[in-house]
Amino acid sequence: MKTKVIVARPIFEETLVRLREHFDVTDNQADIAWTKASWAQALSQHAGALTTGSDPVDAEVLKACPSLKAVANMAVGFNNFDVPALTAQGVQASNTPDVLTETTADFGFALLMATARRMAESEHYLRRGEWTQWRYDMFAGAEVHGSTIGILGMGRIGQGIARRAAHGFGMKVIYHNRSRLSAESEAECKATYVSKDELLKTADHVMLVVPYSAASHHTIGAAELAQMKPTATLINIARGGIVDDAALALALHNKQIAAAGLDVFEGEPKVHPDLLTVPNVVLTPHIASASIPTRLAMANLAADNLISYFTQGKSVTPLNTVTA
Ligand code: 8YV
Repeated sequence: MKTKVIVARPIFEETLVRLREHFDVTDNQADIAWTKASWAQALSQHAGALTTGSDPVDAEVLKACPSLKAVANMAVGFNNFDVPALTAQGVQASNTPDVLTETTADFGFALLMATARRMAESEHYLRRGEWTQWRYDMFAGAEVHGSTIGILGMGRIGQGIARRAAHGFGMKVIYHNRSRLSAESEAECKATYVSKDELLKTADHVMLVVPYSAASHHTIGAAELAQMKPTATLINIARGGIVDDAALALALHNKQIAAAGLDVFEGEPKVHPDLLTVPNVVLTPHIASASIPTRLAMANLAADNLISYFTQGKSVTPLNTVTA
């Protein structure tokens, strides 16, 4: 009898075909919405699961799932997992690093460009039919090339953004991270390590790429926004909750900073209503890794993580060590 695996959300047909070679697969191609209780109930009937960042596997869910053996997140971020609880229960957890790094860095840069150069705001103006003549200051925004980018969180994606900024746009790159990069990596990214305070005070563009945890909750709140330049932009491609969205909406409304570009939100898919009414913000629905080849690579790596665990006792890109 094949091992039972559940795929929490719709996925590429070819990924399902691959999974079905090894497992008895429950899919959710119909995209039936889970409540936490219905998700826990469904998960409890399976030994493995392919999850997205929106599907919680925390201590409460795990309590209902004594026969669960492996969970593979189709995301590099894994704040929907309680990894210590998974390890304690002997469940292999995995994520999808590397395959999305460059695509997500591309998007971070796209969001920076769109925000600094006011692309969304000006497009809405055009669509509303308000463009009647040219003006010298019409949607004049901030400079990107040659300016200073401050990157908070200098992991793989942060370094990808740094390379684009330094080599493609001649930007000065400053960064802050829990640990400093090696001299070699700093040289490759042309990046200078600074304190968080210095970064906030001197960057023309602040890019957030820190993983979410209790410690990084509201890394940017009212106090940090007050440290930023009034001409600065803030870009969040990390996770909702890294920014205090209510404080940001207020700072944007008061023009305390010039603009923000946000791909992630506190409590998404809900978006703070005040962010929807300020003009100087570009809002996208958590799509930084969404190129077709990258999403396919993520899905297939997540599938491989399950196959590898159940056939060889260890996932390809594990987040914990368990004995099979
Ligand atoms: C995912 C992401 O698409 O990888 C991540 O951490 O945020 C995105 O690439 C999202 O989490 C859905 O799983």
